[in-house]
Amino acid sequence: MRRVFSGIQPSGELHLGNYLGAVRNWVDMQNEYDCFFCIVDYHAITQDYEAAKLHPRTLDMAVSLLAAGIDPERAVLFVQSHVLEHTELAWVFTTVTPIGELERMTQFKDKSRRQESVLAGLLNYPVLQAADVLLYKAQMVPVGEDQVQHIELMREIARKWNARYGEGFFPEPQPAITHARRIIGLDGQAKMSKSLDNTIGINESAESIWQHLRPAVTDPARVKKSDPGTPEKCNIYSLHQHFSPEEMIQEVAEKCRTAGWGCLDCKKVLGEKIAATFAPFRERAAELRADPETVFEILRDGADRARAVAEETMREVRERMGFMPADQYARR
Ligand code: AQP
Repeated sequence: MRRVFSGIQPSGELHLGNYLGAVRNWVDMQNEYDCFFCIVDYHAITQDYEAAKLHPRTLDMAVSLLAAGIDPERAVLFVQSHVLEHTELAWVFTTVTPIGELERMTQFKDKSRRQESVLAGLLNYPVLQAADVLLYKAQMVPVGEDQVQHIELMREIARKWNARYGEGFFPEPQPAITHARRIIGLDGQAKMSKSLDNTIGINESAESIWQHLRPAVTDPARVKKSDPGTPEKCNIYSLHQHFSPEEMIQEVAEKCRTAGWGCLDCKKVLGEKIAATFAPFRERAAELRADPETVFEILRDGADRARAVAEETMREVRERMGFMPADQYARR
C-alpha cells in the first residue's frame, strides 16, 4: 500500500482553506493508503507564538481533525514533537540543502517580511518538512498549492542525500492537490491563513460565521446594492462553488450580474451553507472536547506507531552516514 504523509500547524483554528485544500483529501485518502497525519508543532514555533497557547491549540487541532473525519483506526494521527526523530533527520538534511534554495522559497519570502529579525527556523522550515515526510518514506503528500514548492525542494533533498549515502533509500514524494488548491481569505486578496486573521474556522457557530462573512471583501467595483457585479471577481462567489449546489451557484451569478441581490444577501446564503456543512463536525468536536482522555489516547497510540517507523529509518540513516552506533558504545 502506498504511503501518505501530511501535516498541519497548530497555529490557530482549522479553517476552510486548510479543510478544502488539504484535510478533506486526507479523509478520502485514509480509505486507500497507509496514512500518517501529523500536527506539526515544531513548525508552528517558527513564527511569533504564545507558549501558553501551543498546548491547547495542539489539542484543539487534534479534536478538529478527528471531528473532520480522520479515523485513528485507518490513519496514524500524532504530534510531531512526540517523535524526536523529526528534528534529528532535519539536522541531517541541513547538511545536504543549499541555503540559496531555502532563500528562494515563496513562503519564506512572504513570512520573513512579517518578522523583524528573520530567524533560521523560518528559513529551515522546508528542511524540517522534508524530514517529516521522508522519515516515513512517504510517496504522496496531500497539500494545498502553497506547499508544492516545498515538495519540489523535498524531492531535491532526497536526491542529494541518496546520491551521497544510498541510491533509492528515500523516495521522491509527489504532491496530491485538490481542485480547491488555493482558498482566498475574507480580505479577498491573500491566501486564507491562520496567521492573517482572514479565516472562517470549521468549528465556528452559524452566528460567528456570519460575523466574519458580513465585512468580507466582494467585487470592489460593486459599491451600491444597485450596481451590477462580476461574480468571477468576487471571493464570496468562489466560496459558493465549494458549498452550494450547482443551481444555487448559477442563481448567485445571475443575481450578482443583474443586481438582483446585494452582497449581503449572497453572503447570507453562503453563511447558511457553510454552517450546515460543518454542523456535524461541530457536534463531534464538542463530544471530543468533553472527553479529552480519548483524544490523548489516540495521540499516544499514534506517536507509538509513528515512532516505530521513524526509529527504523533513523537507525539506517545513521548507519549509512557512518555514525558510531550509540547502543554499542553509549548509554542512551
Ligand atoms: N488558503 C488555503 N487554500 C488551500 N490550502 C491551504 N492550506 C492552508 N491554507 C490554505 C493547506 O492546509 C495545510 C495545512 O497548512 P498549515 O497549517 O500547515 O500551513 P499553512 O499553509 O501555512 O496554513 P496557514 O493557515 O496559512 O497557517 P499559518 O498562517 O500559521 O502559516 C497545508 O497542506 C496547506 O497547503
